[in-house]
Amino acid sequence: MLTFHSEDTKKRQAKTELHAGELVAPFECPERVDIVIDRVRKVGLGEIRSPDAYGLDPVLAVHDRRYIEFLENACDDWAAAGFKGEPIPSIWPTRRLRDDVIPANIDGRIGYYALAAETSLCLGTFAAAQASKDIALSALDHVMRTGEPAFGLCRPPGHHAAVDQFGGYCFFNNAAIAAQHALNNGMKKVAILDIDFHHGNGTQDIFYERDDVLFLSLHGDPRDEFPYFLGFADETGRGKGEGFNVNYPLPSGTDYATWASTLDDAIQRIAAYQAEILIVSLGVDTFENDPISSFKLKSEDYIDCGRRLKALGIPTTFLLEGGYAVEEIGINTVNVLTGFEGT
Ligand code: OKP
Ligand code: ZN
Repeated sequence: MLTFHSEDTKKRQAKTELHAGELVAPFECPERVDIVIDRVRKVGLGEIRSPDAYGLDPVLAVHDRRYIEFLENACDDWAAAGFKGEPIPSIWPTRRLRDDVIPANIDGRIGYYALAAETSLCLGTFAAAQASKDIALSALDHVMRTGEPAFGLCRPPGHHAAVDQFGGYCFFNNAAIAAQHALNNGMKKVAILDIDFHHGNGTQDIFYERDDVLFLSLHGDPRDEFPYFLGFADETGRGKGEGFNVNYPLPSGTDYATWASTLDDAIQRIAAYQAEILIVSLGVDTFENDPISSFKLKSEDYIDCGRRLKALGIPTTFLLEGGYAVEEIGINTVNVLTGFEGT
């Protein structure tokens, strides 16, 4: 299987994450990419290619234009305001406030465009987010052209990013951008299967009223886990999108037996939908030793997961999302891919 990779993904080097009331080094760190690409090389997964440059048009097909401009300029605006630390939001248009005004002051504007406060911005974030979506698009195009699977080593991840919101370490929604690109290039039915530990709130929201993208997500129950305010089982889509959104919230401590039987249900639904192309939002923060998650998957389980996905027989694009047990992220991610290859 081909891997799409770019060193530009490491241009995001934020110093801070607001975690448990402290500013700590971000869990979502550039070393994640090095460890995954080393493993891809070590197991000989296949050729490693650089992505093509797609520019911003495929991003504009999913995200709000002013949101993109905000992301591009936020660091400069923050510094110009005289703020010394990294850009972090501290106020949002929540209940009882208006959400129809976009503040001029960057201190307010960052809250308007943020869904959470843990994800500091930094110079290099925009470049890395661009590389990440180029990787997703290149992988998707390879799969569309050849029918062969591909792996996009995306970083930063994307599935929390909504039309006009960043957060949860995500800026551009790589999977959504790729899915929309597939539809714009002749596909009629795309499935996105999100197996990251966290609910893919951004992807769900982008396609919630549509029937051309089936979105399915297995994740920690939002009663207990980020993003807390979306991802419940009763969210099934709206309008013509009714029935095309499927959430599988699972309890803390979920092991592979439970997780895999849930995966099989999702796989059956993808087959019934007759998706022409499958995009897997591949997070490996379901791992038992992940520092911010609570499922109990073991490294060998990822091989079996890949095997089950292969049995669907649909052209498949894997896009990296989360995974914060940095030492094992290479093994766990590539185990899914080798399981899929049957090697
Ligand atoms: C991104 B992805 C620790 C709590 C973490 C944000 C989680 C973002 C996960 N500070 N809250 O889905 O892997
Ligand atoms: Zn996650």
